[in-house]
Amino acid sequence: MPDLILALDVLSREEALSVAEAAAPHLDAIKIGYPLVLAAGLDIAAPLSEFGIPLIADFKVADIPNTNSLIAQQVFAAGFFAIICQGFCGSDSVAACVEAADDAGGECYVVAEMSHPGALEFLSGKNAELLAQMAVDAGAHGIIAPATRPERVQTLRAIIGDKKILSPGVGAQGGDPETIAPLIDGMIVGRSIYTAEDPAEAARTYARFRR
Ligand code: FNU
Repeated sequence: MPDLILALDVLSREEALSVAEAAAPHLDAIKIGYPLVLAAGLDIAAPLSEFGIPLIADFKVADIPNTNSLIAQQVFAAGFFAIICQGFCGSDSVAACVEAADDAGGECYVVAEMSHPGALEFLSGKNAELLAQMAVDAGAHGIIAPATRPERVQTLRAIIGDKKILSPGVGAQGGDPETIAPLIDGMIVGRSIYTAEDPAEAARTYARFRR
């Protein structure tokens, strides 16, 4: 059963710290992406680190290897534990993120298949399976796979073995936590926690699916 990862896509430092503080006792990691970093700056990692929970940078890094290295180095220097990159730029671009993660003693996750409906237009099916295999070959710590499609998570699991699967799409995107929990290593939940009237209670509800 999976870790609980909060997707903290709120738009101010104050709200980020208040939601994180409320939910923290029920969390195994906090995932931050462009919404919060563009609103509050990368420095938001410092106060969030004080909750003692690992931080994941969801920048879906997708550039040439040199630029990926520069981005990933900034992420790890800011105190993040893990980075999420795209795989479709190729294995050398992924390897750059994996190397930066390894150098920092951190982790790198590769998006194999996204959770929203539009993901089916280009990067699902065979392409997602190729991306998952490439993530393994590049030495990534795991993949991102959709909680909205449990059958696809099972297919991708067969490819990656005991590498980790972090899975967004539970709650607001329609994914069912009970169905997906046994198939994955990390359940990523955003809106269903941070827009809840009582984020602590919402986090506690999802934490019931934890290991
Ligand atoms: P919530 N996310 C996603 N699907 O939703 N990183 C993906 O395929 C993917 C992601 C992120 O819907 C999304 O950006 F690769 O409010 C958001 O931060 O629960 C979170 O997962 C889902 O948020």
